[in-house]
Amino acid sequence: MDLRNGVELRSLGTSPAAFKEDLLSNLYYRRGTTVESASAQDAYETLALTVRDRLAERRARTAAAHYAANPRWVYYLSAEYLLGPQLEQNLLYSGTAEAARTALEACGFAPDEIAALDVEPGLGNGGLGRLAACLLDSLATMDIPAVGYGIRYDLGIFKQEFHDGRQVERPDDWAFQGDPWEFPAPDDRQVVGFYGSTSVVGGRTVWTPGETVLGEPSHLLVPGYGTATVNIVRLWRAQASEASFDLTRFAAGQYAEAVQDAVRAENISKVLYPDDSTPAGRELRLKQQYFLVSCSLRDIVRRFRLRNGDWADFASKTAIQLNDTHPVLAIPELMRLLVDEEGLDWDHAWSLVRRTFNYTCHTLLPEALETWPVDMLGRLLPRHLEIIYLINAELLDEVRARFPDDLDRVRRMSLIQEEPTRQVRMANLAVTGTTRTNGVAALHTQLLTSTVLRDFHDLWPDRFVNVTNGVSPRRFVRLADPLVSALISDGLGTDRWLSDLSLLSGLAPLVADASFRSRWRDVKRANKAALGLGDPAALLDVMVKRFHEYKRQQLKLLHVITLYHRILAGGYDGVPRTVLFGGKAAPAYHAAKNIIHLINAVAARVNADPATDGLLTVVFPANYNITLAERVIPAADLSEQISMAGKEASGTGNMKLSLNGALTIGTLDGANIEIRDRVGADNFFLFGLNAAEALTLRSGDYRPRDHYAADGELRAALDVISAGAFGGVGQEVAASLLDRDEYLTLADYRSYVDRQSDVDAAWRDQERWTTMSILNTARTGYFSSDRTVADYLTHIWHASPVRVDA
Ligand code: 7GP
Repeated sequence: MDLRNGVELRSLGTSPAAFKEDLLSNLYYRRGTTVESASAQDAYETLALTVRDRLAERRARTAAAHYAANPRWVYYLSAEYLLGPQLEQNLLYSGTAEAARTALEACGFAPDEIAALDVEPGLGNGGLGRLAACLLDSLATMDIPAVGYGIRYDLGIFKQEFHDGRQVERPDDWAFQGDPWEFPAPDDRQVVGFYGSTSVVGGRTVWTPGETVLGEPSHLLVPGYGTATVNIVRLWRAQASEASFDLTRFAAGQYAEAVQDAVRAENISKVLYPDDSTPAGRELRLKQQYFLVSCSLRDIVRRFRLRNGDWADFASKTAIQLNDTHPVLAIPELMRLLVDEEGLDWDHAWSLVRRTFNYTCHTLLPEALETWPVDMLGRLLPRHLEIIYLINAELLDEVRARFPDDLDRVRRMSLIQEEPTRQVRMANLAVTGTTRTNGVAALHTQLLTSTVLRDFHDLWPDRFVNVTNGVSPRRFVRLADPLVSALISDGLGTDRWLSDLSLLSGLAPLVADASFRSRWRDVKRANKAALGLGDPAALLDVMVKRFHEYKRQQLKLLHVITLYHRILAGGYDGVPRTVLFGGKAAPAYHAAKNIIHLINAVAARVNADPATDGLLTVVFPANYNITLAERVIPAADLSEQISMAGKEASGTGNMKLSLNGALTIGTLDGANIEIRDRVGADNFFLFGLNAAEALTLRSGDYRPRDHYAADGELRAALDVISAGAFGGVGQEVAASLLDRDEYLTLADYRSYVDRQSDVDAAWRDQERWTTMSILNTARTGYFSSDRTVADYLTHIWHASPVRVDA
């Protein structure tokens, strides 16, 4: 096979014999050990290298094809990636799963024991980070030249443990044993500045940083499925420059002082902020954001220059997606590079910047829209603050011209908030410096443009588009649920659905086939048995997601207590259920941690009471992550999507569960609406207030105690909690619900609990349930992240595929 420079690459075989030969050669020459003395870790690392090599070969061909094409690139900038375990993915995408198993066994290794050593890089918090990973998967699968940029945190999302029911956070030293999937590229290292001052020299502004840090990249391979394309995700790690080690102090025995500058530099990529909704408000977080932006933009510019000579072409060759506001400093940073370093005039630079960037917003919570204190930003990045002021002046001129005498509007739209403290509003900057701003579900985009970003929508309606989220069918159907995948392929007579998920609609007629229905049920049952939590015959009722009051795990808990009370009252007529909770709370989010604690206390009581035997079990496996999601989702019967309407931007767990045949009980929130539109109202358990009703109630005189007074079952549930039956934590949770109930839990309680009785009725008729389940899968092909990427391409990126010869 020819590469651009004429180098011939030996094609690596995928037969068991070829795989085994390379496995052994890697064990000897790269791992430096032998079959006889290899530990399981040796075998794992060697396996990873052998698989990686097969993808690296495709990567080389991809790079050559991309280089020759000089296409418009898609660059995804994200502070988070939840990539999931790499081994199973790379075995599947390289087509070597069988060969690897055979080869390992032939060498006397136990494949499952070795696979268990694969550690997932938890470089994200939740939905936003997983979406980034799904989009990268789809970009590669669709042959789009793309690079993901992120931070290589030493410590990923914390490991959750429960001590006496309380969440305890432990560091996640995910790369402790090294990461065999990574390629370090020290020669592409970048220098990042912080602090210092600006001056004007010969008409140009010069920023002289007071501190510099090195950013060293490494990349992971992002293979496409069913294609030769292999893209990369490039992650930056902060390193102290050589000069930061103080030899003099070291020689004087001041060991801690000798390394303090180095430690400070390296702290930048030390830890992922375990916070998915509110800015940590810490300077280190701002440093992380600039670190990501500065390294990535320099790399993007370097790559542009490899193939192009004229800045005027930059925007037509470069589409940069800003994943929420975390990387929005890229806007002033690119202005700085173009104006200060490259000497472009301001207007030309601004036109390039605006045509290069686009912005995705992932929230509706006003408190999650990032702002940074002007003082802090100006100290850390003095030139960027000047540039933000210049951008603001132009923005406000435009606002005044369009809306004369509307001072309040000017105040609201300014990039700078004045009261109560001066802050830079990153979302305003994001909309101002980009071509398109998108929400992540239809309702979300509509609410963004009518509430949070309404003023910007008034000024620039054409800048706003919706791109409904999606999930990778490879990761969340094929890898997560091999059994159902085989059944789907059998039913459709093809496995092409894995790269064209609309083909799932072909399953709909099979609901009439009794034997298909029975096989479908058997698969679900087998998945529940494999999960090993609760009786596989019981309905598995699943609520997995980050803990947040708006998501309303507390509503699910009130339902559990109500069921428990009904059981204790005798004559219980509900169906046997296992209720499964999974998820983490931000370490500083006291109310969410209380809910976790309370769930564990209720679970302990319910599970210990013989009265619930065979009727109700509550399980809460700790440390929900992608690895666990891949086991829970295929086993689920019921998907809980019960956020207060108008708060969940989209949700993606809702898509994963529905796609895997779970039925949803949910509110008209986020993408639930689009899921229900597709699966049909009969196959979805709807309850609760809609977004408009919730808003009206919230802005009026909402009195949670009225609901408490009017509903006996609700009162009974809250009373046991308040009385301390589940410990003191219950009193806090109950008080917060009775006194404030910010998210209208009590208002939606009755409608929710009654709808759960309809769930029971549907479950009792197993043929009906199975039909509904199959229809959920058949009708949710739309929620493939391939479709999401196709939408981004059409409406935002305008980039084309580059085929890599197989
Ligand atoms: C999440 C949203 O909460 C969720 O509804 C959405 O599906 C997901 O993004 C992907 O779009 N947001 C985050 O994870 C997050 O960190 C902070 O938001 C702005």
